[in-house]
Amino acid sequence: MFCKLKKGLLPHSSELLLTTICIQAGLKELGTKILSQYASTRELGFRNLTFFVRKGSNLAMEEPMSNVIFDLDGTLLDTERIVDEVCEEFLVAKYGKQWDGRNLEKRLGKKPLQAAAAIVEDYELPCTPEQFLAETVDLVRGRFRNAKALPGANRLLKHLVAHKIPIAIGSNSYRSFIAEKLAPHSGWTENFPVIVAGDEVQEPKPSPQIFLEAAKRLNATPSCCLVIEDSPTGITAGKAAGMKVVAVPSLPSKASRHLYASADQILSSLLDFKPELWGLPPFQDWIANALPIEPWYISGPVIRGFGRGSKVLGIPTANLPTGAFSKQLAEQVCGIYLGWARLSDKGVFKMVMSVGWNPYFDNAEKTVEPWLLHEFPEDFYGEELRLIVVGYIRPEANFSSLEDLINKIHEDGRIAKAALDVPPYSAFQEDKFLQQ
Ligand code: ADP
Ligand code: RBF
Ligand code: MG
Repeated sequence: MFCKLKKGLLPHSSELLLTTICIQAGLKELGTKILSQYASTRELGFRNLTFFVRKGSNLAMEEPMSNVIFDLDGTLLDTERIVDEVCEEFLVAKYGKQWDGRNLEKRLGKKPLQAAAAIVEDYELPCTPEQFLAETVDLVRGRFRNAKALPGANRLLKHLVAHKIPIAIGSNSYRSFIAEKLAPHSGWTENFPVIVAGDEVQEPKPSPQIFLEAAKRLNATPSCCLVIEDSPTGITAGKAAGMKVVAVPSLPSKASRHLYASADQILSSLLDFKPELWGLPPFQDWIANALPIEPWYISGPVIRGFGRGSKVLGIPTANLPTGAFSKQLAEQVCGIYLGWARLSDKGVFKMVMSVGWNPYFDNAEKTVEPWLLHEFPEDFYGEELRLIVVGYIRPEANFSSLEDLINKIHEDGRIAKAALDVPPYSAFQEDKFLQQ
C-alpha cells in the first residue's frame, strides 16, 4: 500500500500520522522512508516528524536538538597531523627518538600540558612535561594555519549557518590557539560567536563545564544541545553535560571502539552526519544517491591485491600501489566512492571503489579497491590506471555474511553506474587527466 504513494500526494498531517503509525507498529524503516520521501522539502514539518520517528527509534530522544556544539581538534580540523609532524621532527632532532604516534588515546582531547605529559612518559624523555610543552608549543602553533578542515566539516557548518542553527565551539585547547586555528578558514571565526576554551573554565573535559558554559552562552538548555566530538574524553564531557553526543572517532581501530560506547551515535566521518535524525533540517545535496565531493586524482600501475576480489567475491578490484599517494590516502575518509577510470590501452570506464580497511576481512592496511564497471576478457596487471573520484556513496561496513557484502557491492555498482550518467559526476568523463 505504501509503495504506491507519490511525493506531494499527502497533506502534512497524514505524513505525520502514517509515520507515527509505522513507528508504533515497529516498522521503523518504513516510517523513516515515508519521512524522507514526503517531508524532506518541508523543513518545519520535517522537524516535528523527525521527532516522532526518533521517539520510536533506538536513538530515542525526548526533544529535537536546536543547537550544535563542536569540538575543534580532530572533529572540524585535522590538527593531529600537525602534532605528528612536529613531534616526528623534534623527537629525532633533540632526543634521537623515533615518533610513531603511539597511545594517541592518552593525548586526544586533552589539555596541551596533559598531552605533553603523555609524550614525556611514553618516550621516556629526560625533561618535564612543562619543558617539553615550552619547547614544542611554538613549533606546533606556527603550523596551525596548515591544519585542514576535516572532510564534511565545511559542508556541515555552511548547512547549519544557512538554517540559522546556533553553533558553538567547546574545546580543551587554549582560547588564543583556537582563534589562530579558525582564522585561515573562510567564515569560521564569524560563524562561531560562542567559543569556550580549556583556559576559560576551572575543569577541562571530561568535566562537563566547557559544554555547560557553551550552552549557557548560547542561551540553550543542555538537553537541546547536540555535541559533535572525536575523542572519548569529549564524549564523556558531553554526556556528563546532559547532551546528545555524536562521535566521529579519531581512534578508528576496533580495539578503541569501546571507548566510544557512551556516544548516542558513532559515525565514520562528518559526511555521514544526518541532521534530520536530531530534529535538524536535512541536507539537500545528495544527487543520484551519492554526495558530490571535491574530486581527487590518483594513478599507478595495476598491481596484485589480496587475491580474493574475483575468487571470493566474484568482483575483481584493480589495486594500485598506495605508496605514491599515501598522504592523500591518509586524508581520505574510509568509504565507498564512485568515479571514472582510465586504462592506458583500453579507454575510460565507470568505476566504483572502496577505500579503507575492508572491515569484513579486517585488513591491516588502508587500500583502494576499484571495480571497473565493465567486462574485460582478461587481466590487465601492470597497465597504467588513472582514477578520478567524484562522489561518496556510504561508509565502509561490516556484514554478517559474505552474501550480504556481495549484494551491497552490487548495489554500490548500480548506484555508481546511474549516478555517473548525470551531472556533476558525468562531466568528469571529459577531464584532461583521463585523456592524456
Ligand atoms: P587482486 O587481488 O590481485 O587484485 P582480483 O581478484 O581483485 O585480484 O582481480 C583484480 C584483477 O582483475 C585486476 O588487477 C585486473 O587485472 C582484472 N580485472 C578484470 N576485470 C576487472 C574489472 N572489471 N575491474 C577491476 N579489475 C578487473
Ligand atoms: N569491504 C568491506 O569490508 N566492507 C565494505 O563495506 C566494502 N564495500 C565495498 C564496496 C565496493 C564498491 C567494493 C569494490 C569493495 C568493497 N569492499 C568492502 C571491499 C572488498 O572487501 C574488497 O574489494 C575485497 O576484499 C578484495 O580485496
Ligand atoms: Mg583486487
